[in-house]
Amino acid sequence: MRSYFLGAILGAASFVSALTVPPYTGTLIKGKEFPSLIEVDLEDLVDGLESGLFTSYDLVRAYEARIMEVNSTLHMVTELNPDALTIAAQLDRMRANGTVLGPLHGIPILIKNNIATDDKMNNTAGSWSLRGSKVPRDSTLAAKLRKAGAIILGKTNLSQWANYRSDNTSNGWSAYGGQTYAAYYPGQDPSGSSSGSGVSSAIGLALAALGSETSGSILSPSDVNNLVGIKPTVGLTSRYLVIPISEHQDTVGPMARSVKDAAYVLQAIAGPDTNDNYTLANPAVNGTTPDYVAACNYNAFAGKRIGVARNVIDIWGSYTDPPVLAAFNEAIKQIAAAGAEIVDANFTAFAAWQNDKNETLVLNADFISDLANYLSELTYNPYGIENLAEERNFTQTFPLEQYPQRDTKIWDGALKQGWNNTDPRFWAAYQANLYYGGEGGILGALERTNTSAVILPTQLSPSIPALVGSPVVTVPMGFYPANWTVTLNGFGNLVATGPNVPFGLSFMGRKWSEADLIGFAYAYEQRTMHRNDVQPYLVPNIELADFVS
Ligand SMILES: *[C@@H]1O[C@H](CO)[C@@H](O)[C@H](O)[C@H]1NC(C)=O
Ligand SMILES: *[C@@H]1O[C@H](CO)[C@@H](O)[C@H](O)[C@H]1NC(C)=O
Ligand SMILES: *[C@@H]1O[C@H](CO)[C@@H](O)[C@H](O)[C@H]1NC(C)=O
Ligand SMILES: *[C@@H]1O[C@H](CO)[C@@H](O)[C@H](O)[C@H]1NC(C)=O
Ligand SMILES: *[C@@H]1O[C@H](CO)[C@@H](O)[C@H](O)[C@H]1NC(C)=O
Ligand SMILES: *[C@@H]1O[C@H](CO)[C@@H](O)[C@H](O)[C@H]1NC(C)=O
Ligand SMILES: *[C@@H]1O[C@H](CO)[C@@H](O)[C@H](O)[C@H]1NC(C)=O
Ligand SMILES: *[C@@H]1O[C@H](CO)[C@@H](O)[C@H](O)[C@H]1NC(C)=O
Ligand SMILES: *[C@@H]1O[C@H](CO)[C@@H](O)[C@H](O)[C@H]1NC(C)=O
Ligand SMILES: *[C@@H]1O[C@H](CO)[C@@H](O)[C@H](O)[C@H]1NC(C)=O
Ligand SMILES: *[C@@H]1O[C@H](CO)[C@@H](O)[C@H](O)[C@H]1NC(C)=O
Ligand SMILES: CC(=O)N[C@H]1CO[C@H](CO)[C@@H](O)[C@@H]1O
Repeated sequence: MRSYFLGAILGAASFVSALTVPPYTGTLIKGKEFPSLIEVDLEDLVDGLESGLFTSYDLVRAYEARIMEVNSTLHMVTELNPDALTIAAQLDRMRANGTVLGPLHGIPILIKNNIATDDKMNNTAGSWSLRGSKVPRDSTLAAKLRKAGAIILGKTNLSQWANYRSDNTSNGWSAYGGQTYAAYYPGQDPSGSSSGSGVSSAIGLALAALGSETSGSILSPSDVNNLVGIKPTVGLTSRYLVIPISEHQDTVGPMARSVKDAAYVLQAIAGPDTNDNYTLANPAVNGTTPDYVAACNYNAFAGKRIGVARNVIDIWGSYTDPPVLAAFNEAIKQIAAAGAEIVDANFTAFAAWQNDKNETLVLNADFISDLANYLSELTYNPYGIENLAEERNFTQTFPLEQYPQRDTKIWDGALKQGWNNTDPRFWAAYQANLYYGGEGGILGALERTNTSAVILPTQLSPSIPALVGSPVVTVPMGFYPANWTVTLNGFGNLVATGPNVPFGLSFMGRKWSEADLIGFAYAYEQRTMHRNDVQPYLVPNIELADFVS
């Protein structure tokens, strides 16, 4: 199955780029106007369910049909939940009977294939070694989604092992799920590692999706798929029974088409969990979780100081394409016009950080410990793999894992390093991270300049907040122009930048400041609505109206 090879992509490109996709019109359901599923938001869906225009059962059937319509082209969903229709019917009966669990009651959500569910779906991180494995219970996040009434519709494809296996691979490829493509240009790199979550959310295959991030894996696929992505503070959302890279950096968050929808999903999944002690550092342990939906405030910029990490742009400017910089400069003006004072907020150790390799030591050490920990939780482990050395053995010898073409260089480095996060060397390396991300990075910049958030083009934003586990929210900011020349990814199989490929703006803040960042993202989104500037080349035709009798 080599459909991702260059020839096929360029062939497809010359064919499809000739088409123009018309703007969406709403559909008629029972004679009433209703938005198409690529445009619909949570509040529309709740209205439709409450007024009896359609049921959650109808909604699941429509989303499943949309997934099947595009799956063989984009490969974004690896498994559908075989119980989704049964669950929807149950939630419909509850609603009819006056029991509504919350705003997400009866709303389909997709989750990344590293977040475990105790049901018929597999949790594999894209590896054949974990197909058929069983967990003792739902991950805390899956349990929270169910408690909020959401329907877990399926599992999304990802960069295998959340992109922590190989130096020679492509974003959105996993041995178990194949190659995911994004929908704004034929053969488009979906970025990663929450690739399928990004593509699915972008074209309306569910209300929203969950992704996970260690360094960029929510922000970057949100960036290129025209989405809002919230990378929460490490510890705001539980990682219990999420296949890990690093307990110090991993975090799970929503990827949605609007800031408010992302806020609704975050509200449902945030909060302390005794199975993940990082969540006990959340100030909400002694209080209440902020109201992220109420934080969506059109006037959020009024009287606030917003920083620009100017030296990061200067140092990394050569990696940033002119259309991105032009859109960013325009965004600065719009934020100022919305009432914010704009100041420089430089990351003072940024230049030095570029030559530092301590993050690799931290991630390697965490991965050795945290992977073994996850594997030890399994109640059925099909190949009996207990640690990274055994996982590498499996991967190098199981043909579907495509070794050696897709290598295991990241694991080779970790095993050569040989020590895990209980070793004294770990703490020295971790202190360096805290410095480069903290005083010398985002946290120091916020303190010194007394700003509420620092902004950067999303392409440049993930690395420094990753070091200290601080939050970032990205929101659509623009698109590469229609005459942009295609460039390919390093592996040579995907369109990295090309005509109409989206990009976003990031708001970076202090730990636990998600409500502030959501406010800023909303105020910017509502003034600009860049999401609507360009449409994907490929959108499913099936609509909810096709399933409502
Ligand atoms: C995706 O499409 C393939 C065929 O191209 C099919 O075999 C697979 O079952 C589909 N995935 C889902 C989730 O239905
Ligand atoms: C309907 O609500 C009543 C009272 O709240 C409850 O006892 C009953 O089990 C509910 N039925 C269903 C089908 O949910
Ligand atoms: C999970 O994997 C098993 C193989 O172990 C397979 O039979 C089953 O269909 C998979 N589940 C889903 C929902 O695809
Ligand atoms: C969580 O527990 C581990 C040991 O189980 C400990 O090393 C770590 O410091 C704890 N983290 C927090 C935030 O309490
Ligand atoms: C919660 O309150 C306890 C007791 O005052 C305190 O020790 C702890 O640090 C607080 N936790 C957080 C996360 O604020
Ligand atoms: C931020 O860094 C840039 C160099 O990249 C420099 O020109 C500017 O003066 C700095 N701003 C402050 C406030 O230090
Ligand atoms: C890690 O940080 C320490 C302290 O700044 C530094 O001396 C060392 O060279 C760094 N190690 C690597 C591998 O970058
Ligand atoms: C971590 O390292 C310690 C000390 O070398 C060792 O005892 C322990 O088994 C290791 N744990 C894992 C999961 O590798
Ligand atoms: C790797 O596989 C070889 C051959 O099957 C075996 O001899 C060796 O013990 C395995 N190593 C580990 C770490 O599992
Ligand atoms: C890396 O992947 C490319 C593209 O598939 C392949 O041509 C190349 O041989 C691979 N490199 C190595 C060292 O295996
Ligand atoms: C793309 O179009 C813009 C204006 O429409 C023009 O300024 C620019 O030179 C064009 N770029 C290329 C590569 O043709
Ligand atoms: C489960 C599933 O739908 N996987 C698809 C992912 O993509 C590959 C191609 O890369 C398809 O063959 C699979 O069917």
